[in-house]
Amino acid sequence: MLYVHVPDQAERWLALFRAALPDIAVAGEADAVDDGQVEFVACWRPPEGLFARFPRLRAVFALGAGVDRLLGRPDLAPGVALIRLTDAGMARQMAEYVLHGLLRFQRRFDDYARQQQAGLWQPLPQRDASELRVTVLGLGAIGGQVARTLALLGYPVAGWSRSPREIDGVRCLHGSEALDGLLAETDALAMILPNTAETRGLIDARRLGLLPAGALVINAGRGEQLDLEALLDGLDGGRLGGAQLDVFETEPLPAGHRAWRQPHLHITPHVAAMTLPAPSAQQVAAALRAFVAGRPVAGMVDRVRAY
Ligand code: NDP
Ligand code: OXD
Repeated sequence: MLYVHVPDQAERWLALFRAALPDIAVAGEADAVDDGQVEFVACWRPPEGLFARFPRLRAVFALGAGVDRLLGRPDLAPGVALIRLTDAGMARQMAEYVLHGLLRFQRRFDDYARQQQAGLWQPLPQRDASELRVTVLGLGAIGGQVARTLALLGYPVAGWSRSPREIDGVRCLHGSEALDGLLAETDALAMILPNTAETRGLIDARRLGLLPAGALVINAGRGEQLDLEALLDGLDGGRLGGAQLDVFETEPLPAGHRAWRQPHLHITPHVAAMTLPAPSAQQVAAALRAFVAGRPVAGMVDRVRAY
């Protein structure tokens, strides 16, 4: 049996899973469930202790790309497979999100909004895409497509990953020793990394200081990867040119936090790339079938690597 636990649209998810897996029993929170029959769980932000209910649990399917909130949970036994979404429609949304931040910055739309408030008709100098060096941190299912999309649009794009990658039109670097030099050549930084022991605190005050004056920072990975206070100091002092943040260490970002008042920071409530139910249910169904058949499963999380 597949047990589905989602924060909203439960009926829609259940219908999609039942259609995609007609030969498997699918149940949700509202159903009477024999916990001993549950072998699979598909979930997003499930309550603590949920997995402990199911003594025959074999695999958990995360209905998102990041699994940081699931890893390390005491109720997720080491022998249970953890499988995440790979793209499933999120990469295109992320490319839109990053492109929006880039265009606002590059084409000076904030300045024009301020000029409109003042009734001012005044063309401003702007950089061509070919002059804005973009670095994408994380070249996985999502970051790789973001980098590829931006390169096709004419930005000089560099990408950074843990292991070597090759993407057409993208200068690919890898490993921690390559990062500092790369930041020094970055006008716009887009962070699309998983939250792991290695990426937490990655972009700290020192590394923000390596970015050229006036740089833009976009973080859509996880809030833990960026020193928010150092970013705000950089924006307040005018050393950094702008920022667009979708993720925060504490979500929702607390009311009254100084970040809300920084005029060059644009905040979105963790919506850069939303899980799309239809392609996600299809992907989970395919992964579940592969898992049961003993075939390689796309999106299988390496519990040691933590992504
Ligand atoms: P993937 O696992 O497909 O890719 C992760 C990328 O990060 C890989 O290129 C990987 O390197 C790289 N990476 C991991 N650790 C390091 C490290 N220590 N140093 C350098 N590079 C590293 O993940 P996705 O692309 O699917 O998703 C990335 C993240 O985006 C998610 O984990 C989640 O946190 C975030 N996300 C945010 C959303 C939002 O709405 N804000 C929506 C969806 C995802 P390598 O290629 O060598 O493995
Ligand atoms: C994800 C997210 O990881 O939405 O999928 O943050």
